[in-house]
Amino acid sequence: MGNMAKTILALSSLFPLGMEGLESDFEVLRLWRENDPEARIREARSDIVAIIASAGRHVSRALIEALPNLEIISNFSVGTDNIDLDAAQERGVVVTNTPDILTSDTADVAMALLLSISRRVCEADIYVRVGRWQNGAMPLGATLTGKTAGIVGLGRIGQAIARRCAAFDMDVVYHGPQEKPEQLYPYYKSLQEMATACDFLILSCVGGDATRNLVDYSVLEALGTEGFLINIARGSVVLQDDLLAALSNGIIAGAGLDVYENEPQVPEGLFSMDNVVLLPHIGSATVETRAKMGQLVVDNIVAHFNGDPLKTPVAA
Ligand code: 8YV
Repeated sequence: MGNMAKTILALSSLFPLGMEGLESDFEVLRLWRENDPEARIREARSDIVAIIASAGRHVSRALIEALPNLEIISNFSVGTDNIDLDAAQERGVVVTNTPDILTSDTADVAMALLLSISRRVCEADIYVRVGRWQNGAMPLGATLTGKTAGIVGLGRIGQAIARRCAAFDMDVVYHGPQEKPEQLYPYYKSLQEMATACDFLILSCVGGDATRNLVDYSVLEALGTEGFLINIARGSVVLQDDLLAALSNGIIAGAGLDVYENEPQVPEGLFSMDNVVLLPHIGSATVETRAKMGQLVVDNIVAHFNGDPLKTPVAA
């Protein structure tokens, strides 16, 4: 590539420390700092050899095809629904992500939502702060013990959630594209049937076209008026207008959400609802995990350009 300045196009500002480690060998183009990002990409198009992306930072076919010397897309997230994997494969661009290291934290956030929504923790905090306790006891919540957690997507994160739910003396069942015989939990081929059978419908599946709008009004109706939805997967998995309608109409008891259809925009209709807990996509957002993720993003890029095996390649 002659005397080009090998450039990394950074779409995500989520791990500044790790990025500094790349600057001895690469120009790092921090796109969020650019006044005219599209013009800056056009200007650097021949120099860009790598992209750092993350959940919600889309790497489209158009972007991949606009960069003639792009070799690797290193995703600062385990989910890769933000990347056109087919376009990357067609161009021979390798893709990496950050699996395993964020599994526990993300499963912990699912449990935080489960406990918060079932025991009305956020409401109770406000109840004390605004002095309502002086006027009488907080309204009752719902127990977890003996209830059924229906997990949609029994991958690494789904299995970690299942272990946590079992530790809370809950029954665990799951739904996914195929049964996992090695798993001891009962399998439901039908999401509708599982929703009918469970008290908490917990979404931990991949995002993207395969699961888009998987949970619609009919599934929420099946979950029922004493059921709760927990989403730590992707906003795209739930038909968001149907969720708002189901919450407004009392079709389900409540929801705990860490992800939304168009982050960071969150439907304002949710803000006035006491029966929802809203988090800003913090599944992997701990100091320890984000540092490990950032290092893995760097390690994958360095491995690629050193001709070493990738640490965590993504199959197209
Ligand atoms: C990201 C996520 O880790 O990893 C994923 O797929 O959904 C997130 O928790 C975080 O947003 C950084 O991209």
